[in-house]
Amino acid sequence: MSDGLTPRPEHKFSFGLWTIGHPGRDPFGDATRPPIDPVDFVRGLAKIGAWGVSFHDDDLMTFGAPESQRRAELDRFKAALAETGIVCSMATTNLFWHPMFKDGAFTSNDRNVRRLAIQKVLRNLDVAAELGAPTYVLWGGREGVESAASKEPRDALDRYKEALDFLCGYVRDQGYAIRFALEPKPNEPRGDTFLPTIGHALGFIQMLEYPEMVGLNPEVAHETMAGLSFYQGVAQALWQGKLFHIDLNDQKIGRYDQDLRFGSEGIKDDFFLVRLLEASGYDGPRHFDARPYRNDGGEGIWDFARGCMRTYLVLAQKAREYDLDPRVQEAMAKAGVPELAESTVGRYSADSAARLKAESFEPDRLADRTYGNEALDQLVIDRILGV
Ligand code: GCO
Ligand code: MN
Ligand code: MN
Repeated sequence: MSDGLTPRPEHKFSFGLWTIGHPGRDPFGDATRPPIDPVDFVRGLAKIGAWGVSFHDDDLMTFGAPESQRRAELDRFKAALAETGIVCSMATTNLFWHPMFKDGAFTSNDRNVRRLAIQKVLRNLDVAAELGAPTYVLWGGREGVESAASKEPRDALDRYKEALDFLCGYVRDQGYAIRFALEPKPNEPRGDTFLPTIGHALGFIQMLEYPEMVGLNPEVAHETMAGLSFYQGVAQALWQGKLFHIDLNDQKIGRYDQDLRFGSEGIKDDFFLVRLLEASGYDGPRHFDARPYRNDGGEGIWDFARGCMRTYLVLAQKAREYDLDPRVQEAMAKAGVPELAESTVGRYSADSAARLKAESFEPDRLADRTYGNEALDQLVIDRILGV
């Protein structure tokens, strides 16, 4: 089949072990379907044309189990990867499930919890390196507060930085080819999370000892929860060379974290997102951090996974058609889209400043210009709706 909508490994679609296999547990109800064994998960991914898999340490190896058991669990996963050709594209740490993390991990007020959290990451970095994962995600699940009285936020940021600097030092020392990707989220499970948005995380990275080793893993749902445009945030991360990984899913604005199937809600933002990713030269995973509707099960969970990939490919196709459409090119010219790519004044020199100060403009004529954005945007809508 070459309709362009069949997922193939070169599309680099990946899924976390906690996603398709999510048992449907929520704060109000128990699991609605059985978990999937990691080996079956990897085989299922190969069957639907996916390329990669990601994992939390605890998804793969039983927390607290003897080393021999953890080794056996890891080895059978490795065998499944070898058997299917599925790549381990990202690793991360569960620093949120165990009750000891209730006050945070890197930013817990309890120094021993903080030390244990860093130890847990160090140990899983060895696993990540063994599996060849190039990216290590740090989602700040419990890093935050309910009561502002409970932590001095500047101390928390010091401790966050201390942890990152230490982990980067370890990776350098071991010679691992691993980079870190911070995953911002505004809230949930904490009332307020540290590093709540893409912008906060980008600012934080500049304060680190090895800023070149740390980038972002932004997620559609998380920026949308905060009422922000994911597309604009990802564009800035790309602009700063910081898009190391991406969590694709979907979300209604202003709700709890819904982790919906990619492309099932915010189609217009998703259209521009896919167009941006495809045009930007981003060659990392198209990673889905989403979960099937809780009332689905059986083959339905694989329908969910196929749907994430299909919608991505449909939007990529629509984006190509949009950019080739002569009416779009004309409307973009009228809107001045290519004009924004031209330099405004160039580098500063005393001469060019003097020339600019002497130049005369016609403000009323400039104000008279129209940009044709209504027509341009309608072309977007027509393309998405397929007319
Ligand atoms: C969430 C997060 C997580 C992380 C995952 C990897 O809101 O639950 O998106 O799914 O992405 O823990 O760090
Ligand atoms: Mn999420
Ligand atoms: Mn995520």
